[in-house]
Amino acid sequence: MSRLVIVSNRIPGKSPAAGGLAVALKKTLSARDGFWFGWSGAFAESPEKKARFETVDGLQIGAIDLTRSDHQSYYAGFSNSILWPAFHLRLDLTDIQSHWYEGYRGVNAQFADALIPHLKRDDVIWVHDYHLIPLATELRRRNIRNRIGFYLHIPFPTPDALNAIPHHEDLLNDLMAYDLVGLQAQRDVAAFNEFIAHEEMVRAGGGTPFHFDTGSTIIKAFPIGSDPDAFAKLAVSPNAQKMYKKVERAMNGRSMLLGVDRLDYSKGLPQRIQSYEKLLENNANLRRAVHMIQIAPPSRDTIKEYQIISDELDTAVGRVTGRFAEPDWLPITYVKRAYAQASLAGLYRLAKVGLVTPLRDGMNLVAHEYVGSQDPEDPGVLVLSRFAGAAEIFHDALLINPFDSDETAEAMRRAVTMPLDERKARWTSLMAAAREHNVDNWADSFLDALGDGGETRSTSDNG
Ligand code: ADQ
Repeated sequence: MSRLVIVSNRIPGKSPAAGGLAVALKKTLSARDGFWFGWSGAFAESPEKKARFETVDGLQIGAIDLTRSDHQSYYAGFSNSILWPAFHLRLDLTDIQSHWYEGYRGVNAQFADALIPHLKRDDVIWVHDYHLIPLATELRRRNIRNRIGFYLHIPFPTPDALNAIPHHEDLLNDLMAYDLVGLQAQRDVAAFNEFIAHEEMVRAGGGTPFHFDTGSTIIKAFPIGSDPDAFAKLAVSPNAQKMYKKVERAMNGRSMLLGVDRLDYSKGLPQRIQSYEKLLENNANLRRAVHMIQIAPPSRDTIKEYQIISDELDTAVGRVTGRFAEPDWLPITYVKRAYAQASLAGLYRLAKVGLVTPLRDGMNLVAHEYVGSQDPEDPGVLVLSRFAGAAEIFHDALLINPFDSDETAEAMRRAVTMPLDERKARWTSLMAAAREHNVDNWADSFLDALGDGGETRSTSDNG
């Protein structure tokens, strides 16, 4: 089997709070030879071209430092103030500064330069996410002909949103430098095809679409998942039990509704709080019988839009508290902090309702983790946004439109009061879906489709 080289913006951290994805890809990597490559998390005084390698948990990890200004343009700038909001259809939240693009491409070129001395002819290269769209182009320019696959963890934008991204023609051509482009959901493949159809219609109408050819690149959905059986075990582990018991005591017989998200405007947090407010408003009998816990550790907090969403959430939580709290009952607990996976698993298991209500989301792994952590004899209910990739997998969740607070509040009410038989039937189906789409199957099917090494491109393809 050929070696596997994984490239992502960040290298896997050493902390035990590392996400499920890092754990899964580490497992995939440890089953084959190879290494992981990315930004070290540290800053350099001047641009670096040489990677440093170290062994972490038996895995080879290569990294480069970036200068502060390159990192600013590439990460907070082009990646997270243009690509992230536009791909999530939030054009109103984009902040377009034209010089960022140069920094974005520059860092991709730097990654290519630092990576190449460590590549072997047969290596299979797997590049992750929107930070690194141009990487294959940069590698091919430097005469790398290995198989290179790309996986986009976030949704693919609609034609209008794509058209609003500066240099989107280059980015589309960059995607075509890969042998395989993996997207999360059929929705995303449809969006990609819609863009192609849109360009053809421009041509048919006598306009000038930009020249674009998918060539030999395969574009396909590979929905990501978690490891639901590992979460099932983790949820009854001593550390999970500790959290479970502590919070169970605090709940004192009340039904707990739980949200766990990075603090991001794509996750629909103010809308979720508003729907919960409706639930309390419309169902006076539930007021002292429920409690919502929202866990949302801050992320990307140097970016203005993230400070704004943080303030909005503070306001929404304050409003519901002021409106419904009593001296001996609070409607909501809001915690702005990250937890170890075992503690989360304990909370997931205790929660009668899992609230996964993003406005738009590539997949949403919290939905998978919630399902995996349930007690089969007394499972909770998943309330899930139609706009999460997970909605294509979890047909037996209560699917909602997060912009519709009446519908979402009604789903919350149904979930809290759902009879055991229906909960069991729904959960059985959800768990089967989570197993079928587990993260090992995801990685295997992507790598199978990418093929097992060898050259794929003739020299003339390397544009
Ligand atoms: P994210 O937007 O980060 O990922 P998500 O899929 O929900 O969203 O993954 C979040 C991960 O972080 C989960 O594993 C969760 O357990 C963890 N996490 C969240 N809150 C936490 C907390 N308070 N403490 C500790 N851990 C916490 C992007 C895309 C998604 C896509 C994933 C994977 O936006 O759509 O599903 O990548 O492809």
